[in-house]
Amino acid sequence: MKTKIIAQSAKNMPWEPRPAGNNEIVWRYSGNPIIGRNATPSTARVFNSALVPYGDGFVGVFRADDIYTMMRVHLAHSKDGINWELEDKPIQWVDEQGKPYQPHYAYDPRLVKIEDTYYIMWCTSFGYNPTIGMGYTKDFKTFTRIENAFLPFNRNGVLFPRKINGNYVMLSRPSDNGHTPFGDIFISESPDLVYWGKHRKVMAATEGWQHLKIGAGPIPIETNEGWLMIYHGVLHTCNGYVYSFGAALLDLEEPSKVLYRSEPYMLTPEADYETIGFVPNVAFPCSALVDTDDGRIAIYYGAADTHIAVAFGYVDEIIDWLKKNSKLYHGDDTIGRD
Ligand code: BMA
Repeated sequence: MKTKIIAQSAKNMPWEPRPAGNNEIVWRYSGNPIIGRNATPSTARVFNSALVPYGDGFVGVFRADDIYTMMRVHLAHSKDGINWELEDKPIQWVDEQGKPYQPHYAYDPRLVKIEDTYYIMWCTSFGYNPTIGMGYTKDFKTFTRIENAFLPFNRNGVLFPRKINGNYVMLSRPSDNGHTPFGDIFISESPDLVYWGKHRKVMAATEGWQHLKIGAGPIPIETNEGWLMIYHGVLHTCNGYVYSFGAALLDLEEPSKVLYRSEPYMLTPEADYETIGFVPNVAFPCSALVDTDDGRIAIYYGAADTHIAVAFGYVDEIIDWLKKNSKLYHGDDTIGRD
């Protein structure tokens, strides 16, 4: 393996080799989708979800829209990363004083371990408007909410897995209160996860599959070549939005600077479970597992706002592909202050 990866390694992650004759940069798991409609009595659809290695298996925070069509985040456990036991009741939060503190709604969670703490970011209701909610747990039993990171309207808050130059760093995508027909990726820093500043623009929506808006997906993966950021891009068609995903490499010390950015998508909705569902044509990645020894990667993505699906690849191949298929746009390679 050429690339050095610094991440929580997932030795026993699910895996299937690339099928014979397949030339795609990532390939779909043959058992997709892995979870879907009516998984528990209270949950109607389980999709854009995040997980990490935990104990001898995996733990996840799963987006589940309930039988009232409200967005909730539930805890889930798995031994193999494929078969999940989802709790029927949403995660119960407390505030920093230990009092119950439930979000009115919560969706599209991300999950990251920093030192001995697991941080969860999600799109939360803040005065009934969306922004980035945050909380943490150390044991997946007590879940403590901290201050919302940003003002409304914002979505797709994704924390880096370590401090950079002494500060926590988070990607986000300022939005509106609806189905947001615009959106670029920004980055912010904080010394304490309470006060956020030093805002920079990372990259903008551009053309084709990523012409309408873009948003960060899984927690960025640290490599010796830069931060590997998998992100979704949206195309506006006459029949609605189409969510695909691609990748970029961001500078290690100054991640507002884009080194490479994929001009083609890595994966676009093609399988039935991606093109048919509650919201057709959505592939929305929120999480990835990597084996740091051999560079295997498993990308977990929501499919059609109805299912969770998995795609496999190699970090080495993704980085080579990125270098060959990169197109930087105006401002991508500069520090985005203007
Ligand atoms: C976005 C979010 C995602 C969803 C996507 C497609 O605005 O709501 O949760 O997957 O739209 O419906």
